[in-house]
Order: sequence, then structure tokens, then C-alpha cells
Amino acid sequence: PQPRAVPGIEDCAREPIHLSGAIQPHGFLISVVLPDWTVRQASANIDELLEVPAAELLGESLADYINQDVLEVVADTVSFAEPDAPPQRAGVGNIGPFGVLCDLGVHVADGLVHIEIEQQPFHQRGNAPTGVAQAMIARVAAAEDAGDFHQRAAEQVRLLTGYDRVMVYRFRHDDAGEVIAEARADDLEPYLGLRYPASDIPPQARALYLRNRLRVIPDAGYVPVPVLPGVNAQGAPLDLSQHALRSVSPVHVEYLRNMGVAASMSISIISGGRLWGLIACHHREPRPVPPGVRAAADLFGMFVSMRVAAREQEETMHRYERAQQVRDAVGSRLSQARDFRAALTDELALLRETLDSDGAALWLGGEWSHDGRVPASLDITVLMEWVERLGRPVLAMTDKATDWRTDALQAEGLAGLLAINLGTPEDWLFVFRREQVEDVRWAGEPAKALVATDDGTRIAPRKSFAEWKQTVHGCSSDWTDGDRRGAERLHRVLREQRRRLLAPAEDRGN
Ligand code: BLA
Repeated sequence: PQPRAVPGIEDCAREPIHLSGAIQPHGFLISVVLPDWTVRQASANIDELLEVPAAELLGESLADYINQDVLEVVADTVSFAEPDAPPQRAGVGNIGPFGVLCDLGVHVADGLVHIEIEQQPFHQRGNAPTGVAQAMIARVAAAEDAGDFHQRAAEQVRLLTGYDRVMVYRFRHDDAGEVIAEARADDLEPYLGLRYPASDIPPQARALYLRNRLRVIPDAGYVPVPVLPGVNAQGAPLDLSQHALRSVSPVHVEYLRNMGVAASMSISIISGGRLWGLIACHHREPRPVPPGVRAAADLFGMFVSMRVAAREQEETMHRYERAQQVRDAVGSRLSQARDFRAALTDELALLRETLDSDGAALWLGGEWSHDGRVPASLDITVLMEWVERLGRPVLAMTDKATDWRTDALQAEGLAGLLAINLGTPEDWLFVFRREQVEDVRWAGEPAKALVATDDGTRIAPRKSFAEWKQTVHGCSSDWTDGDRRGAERLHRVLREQRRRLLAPAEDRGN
């Protein structure tokens, strides 16, 4: 590839992280076909466990190497495994000629049964994962509000894993994210409130973390272990999307090193089919997270996700109901009106409120009216040029002043603009949101989130995570999906009432 002067987030997004072709060295992988247990893939380190080189194991039956009782445990798990779902804990078994006590994780993907094997630590805690998760859930369930809930969640995960630092990290609408709760060792500086750019967790990683809820890097200094052979039966690279042991992106390992992190774990928080955030954990020293602890963390993460999703749904429903009342009221008053324009002008204050905005104006039949909250200098040609540039959709919105304001336009203090078409290309309802000057504390300068390396062909994460302050001007609060849906419904109500009022006139014209 051509050397590139300016690295971009596209470069991060292009890395096929699920095709790393290798696992981390704290475990072993054997992939088989049932019912005869023929080995199709094995990690190159398998000789440490089975005393047979991976290349020799391929094509053999695993039944010749592993005890029948262990195979039965695996077969049992397979019988209720959902294809392409994350690994399930199958249990423990004594494996290999020395009978090493191991944890077994099993999942089915790409027509194979994947068995991930991790040696049990000598001093594993005896508590069953379900019991541990139950206790954790009971402690967070008693939280008073969302803030308290996230704080307790961070504390519980820290107690469970013993990591130095556990954070609840929430994605924003622009895919950057913020630490909204934190439990940490006393001698660590707080990261609470810091913002991280979207490129720190590129889109393919976020997509993968929706399907695969938990990942652990017990030692960021690890040397990857290749999986043999490097391709599947169709000759395609191995898809390790769901493997718990998947070797991660080297760019991310570098990121952890730059942050001073030696071990990392993260748990997905999923709400409404969207990756809402992560419970992100760091440790300054390498630190294993045994399968039993991971299982408890996974269960706990699912509970956190469900609570977050329930709260979001409640809020959405609450806003929806309020907006629906306004639409009904406006619709019923317009339905009795003779003059659409006059009637709609009377409703501007109500419409402004239901769209959570700070000013509303109407451009209808070539006439301008507003709610008294927009500057007199506001110039309709500027607004019309903006909707024109966007191709006159029925609905247009921006939270950035630079998208629509011109220097000549004296509209100081306004930044957000939402336009709803009123049935003809010329007629529009506009609502405005005030500029919100925001002080952002970034974890390192975001412009340096991507750094070109010496040869210019590869990009690297930033080296410094020292707090970098930025004051953001010219933006309003963002228009959410809920705002968009509310505006769409309002558009339909207004268009319908308008059509009804216009219809008799058109009939007479015919
Ligand atoms: C993955 N980046 C991740 C992950 C986290 C972060 C949590 C998931 C893996 C894990 O659990 O360690 C980022 N970690 C954070 C953030 C905080 C944290 C924001 O603790 C804040 C508190 N990263 C870069 C650049 C690129 C990049 C420039 O900085 C791309 C070129 C990529 N990050 C990147 C990739 C992954 C990743 C590719 C996926 C790793 C994998 O699963 O293979």
C-alpha cells in the first residue's frame, strides 16, 4: 500500500480483528467435528497439554487423547449450544497424560465444536459463578438511582476480579465515550469524567462486542499462539469472533502499554440492540481471570445491561407519552381551525416545548412568524438555503451552528436547528436549540488519537493520556433518535391537518 501522510479512523476500522488466526497463550484450543471427534484445528501450544504436536493431532480423533468422561461433558454442552453464540462453561476435567485439572469452554461455529481449555489455577475460589453473580446483583439492585447503580456495579466487579481499576464507560452519540463511574486502588489517579475519542474502540470492535460480551487480556505482554491450520475447510481464514482466547489487535495491545496497563477485561453493556457502554477493567500487573470468575462477570453484565435497557425504555416511553399528548392536542385544535397558519402560530410555544427546544418559527405561504424566542435578525433565506443544500428532506436536523449559520446572520447563541416540512417544498416549521458551551476533559489530545508510525503505513495509538482540556463552542445538545421519531410523528400530524384544510379548496378548483 501507498504510504499515507494522514492516518484515519478508516485504517483502524479495516483491521479484521476476528481473523487474528491466533489465541492468547493462557489456554489451548481444539476444534473438532462430531460425532467422531475428528480434530480440524488446534493451537500450536497443544503439545504442552497433550504431549503431541498440533500438526500430528489434526485429522486424529480426540477420543484417543482425552478421557471419555471429559468428552461427555463437552457433548452435553454442545447439545444445548446455540450456533455462533459465545462459549459456555462446560465444566472441569483432567486432561492429558498428566491429568491436568482444566476448565473447559465450548461453542459451536463454522460447523465445528470449539473447545477452549484453561488450566485451573491452584487456588481457585470455590464459589459457584451463579452464587457469586447472585450476590453481586443483589447489591446493585438496591441502588437508589442510575448514578448509584453504576458506582455499585464498578465496585462489585472490582471485588470480583481484584483489578486495580474498574470503570463504567458510556458511549456518546458521536461514539466517543466517557467514564461515568469508577472504583480504583487509592494510589491510582482518577479517570472519572474523562472522555475518549471514538477511534479508541473502532466500529468493527464495537460490532463484535455486541455478539461477544466479554473479553480478557490477562497479560498484555503475551506472545500469540497460532491456530493450525490457518484456514478452515473452505480455505477461508479462521473466524475467531466468539473464541474467549482470541488473540487481540496488536494496536490495542500497544494502546494498553501506552496507558500503563498490563491486564485488561471488558464487559459489554447492551441496550436496545446497541452497545451502550462497557465495564472496563485495568490492572498494572498481569492478572488472570479464571473461567468461573468470567462466568460470574458475564451473568452480572447481562443483569446490568437489562437494568440499563429497562431504564432507557422507561425514559423513552415517558417522553413519548408526553409528546403524544402534545400532538393529540395540537392535532385536535388544528382539526377545528379554519386557518392553518393562524392556528399553527398559536401552537408554536407548545411545539417548542415538546421538541425540547429554545425557539420556534414558521415559514408558511411566504410569511414568517415565530414564538418571540428567536432573534429578529434571523433570515429565512439562510434557513431555506440550508434545507435546499440537504435536498429538502421532510425532516432535517443539525446540532452544529457552522452547518447553517453564516457570519452575516446575527443568530448568536443558537446552534441546533431542526426543520419539519409542512407539505409543500416552500413551507416549514423550524425549531432551534441554544448553543451549549461545554468543557471537555479528554484522556490525551484527541487529535493525536491516531499517530502515524515511522514508515507512515501503519497507525498507532497516542502515547500520552494526560488530561487535555477543550472548550467546545457552536454546538447544542444533540437531537436524539427519540427527538427524530417525535419530529417524524409531528410531521405526519401537521401534514394531515394541512391536507384536510386545503382539500375543499382544491376540490373547488377542479
Ligand atoms: C479495543 N479499546 C478496545 C477495548 C477497549 C478499548 C476497552 C476492548 C478490549 C479490552 O477490553 O481491552 C479502549 N479502554 C478503552 C477505553 C478506555 C479503556 C476508551 O479502559 C477508557 C477508560 N485503539 C486506538 C487506535 C486504534 C485502536 C488508534 O487507540 C486503531 C488503530 C483500536 N481498540 C482498537 C482495536 C480494538 C480495541 C482494534 C479491538 C481489540 C480486539 O478485540 O481485538
